[in-house]
Amino acid sequence: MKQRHLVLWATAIALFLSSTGCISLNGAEATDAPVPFGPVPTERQLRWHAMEFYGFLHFTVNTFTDKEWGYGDESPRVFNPTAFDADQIAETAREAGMTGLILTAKHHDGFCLWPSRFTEHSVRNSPWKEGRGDVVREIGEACRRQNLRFGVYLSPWDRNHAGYARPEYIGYYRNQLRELLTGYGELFTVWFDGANGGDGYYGGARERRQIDNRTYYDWPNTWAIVRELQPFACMFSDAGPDFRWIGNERGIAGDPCWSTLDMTKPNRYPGGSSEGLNSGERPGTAWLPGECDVSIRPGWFYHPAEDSKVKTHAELLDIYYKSVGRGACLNLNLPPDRRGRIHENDVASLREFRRILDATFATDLARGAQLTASGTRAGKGSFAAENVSDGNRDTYWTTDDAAATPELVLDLGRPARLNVVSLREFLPLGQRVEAFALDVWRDGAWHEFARGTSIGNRRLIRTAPLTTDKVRLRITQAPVCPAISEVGLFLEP
Ligand code: FUL
Ligand code: CA
Repeated sequence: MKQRHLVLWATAIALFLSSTGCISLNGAEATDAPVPFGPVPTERQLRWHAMEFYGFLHFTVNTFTDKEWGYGDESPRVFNPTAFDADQIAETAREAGMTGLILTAKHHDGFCLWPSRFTEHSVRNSPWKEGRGDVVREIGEACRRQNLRFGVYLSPWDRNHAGYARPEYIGYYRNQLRELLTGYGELFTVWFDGANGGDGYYGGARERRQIDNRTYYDWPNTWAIVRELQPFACMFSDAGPDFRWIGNERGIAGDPCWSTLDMTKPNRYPGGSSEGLNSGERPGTAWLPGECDVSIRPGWFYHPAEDSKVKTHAELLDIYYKSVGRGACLNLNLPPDRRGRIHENDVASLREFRRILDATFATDLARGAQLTASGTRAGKGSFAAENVSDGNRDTYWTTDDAAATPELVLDLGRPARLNVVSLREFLPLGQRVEAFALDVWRDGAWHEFARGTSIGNRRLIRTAPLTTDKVRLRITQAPVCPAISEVGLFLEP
């Protein structure tokens, strides 16, 4: 309730300030920019949106026991990577085009990849590096060397801890969280998993323990610790507070995929119903964009039997277009193997995936196109059509308030081949477009080749190859004038 009020107030203040021309959302000076529509992203969410594609690392005792969910009774001695190489892992991620990595510092089995002061169940009691290793530190530092942002996953469900499901565990969980938030530099995310399976070791009790997701973890007070210690970390859980689960583990966002949710619904607590998460909700009361999490293999953890089941580059591309290309972020899991490296098969698949994406997006046919809009906003500020092809997501084309369904023609000057279109909205003004269509000019007439709904951070449209010298974007439905920051035209080889 409190949070909802905050959101409403923030929106009201932003609306008032921008309508009086006191603040600018498109540069340092006051402009006649449009009034934001609906919920808008925070600065920390904008930074997260810009990341688009990052990775998960699932690594723990399970890697060595061949399990997906450790029971919690695994000896720390089983954790013993034979050739752990954080640089190989981070380099693989960077070469794949990822912008960050999230490590499972503690999965459901409770084993800690860092030498936590609050438990014996950690790498401190593993033979690896004679108990002096710290996977969290090594991965964090390797990320910085590769210019990747770093984040942590700390499983709320802990099948090892004796106090789990009792009040004392919450203090333990928060102590561990503080260690991670203060000891490992800047984190871009803290990922709170919603899974709570029931039975476990629990300090030897070996029993089933049930908790009430809505109340047990007292999330608002845990979130406050993250806000205090890492103000720019975006928190994930099924329903936020900064970004949401997309509702499946196949990496596929809905179509449409709105960046907003209705937080007044009663099932919106973390771990609540997944209804509405895949497509988002419109109208929404909060900006809560989706993250598509999926593993490059069938399992989240490494299993030798899955070496032949690594997703192909074509499968990865399909996922990319259905996640990043629908306005979500893609969190692709790369499970380190028993050596503590990303397996050769995974590396090969990622390389080909990256090669094709790079080849696709190397040349934007819209750069240098002549742009003609049905209208451009009058008043102080830069709202010109050219802003869609300047390679800068902070500039945008918009129209007068009354013109909510404008069109824009891109004249390429000569016939060109294309099969991918990339659109972006200017997110600080909210998600404005509800439907659009794309046409090509052929034989003296316009022919529609695609239509779509939500745009948001990014909409990628893949089509059969077209040869044309003119493309037209039509905004066909919007409650307010659109703010389009990019129209790109590409050819996937
Ligand atoms: C799920 C977990 O149960 C899986 O093991 C994995 O960590 C996945 C990302 O989230 O809820
Ligand atoms: Ca732009």
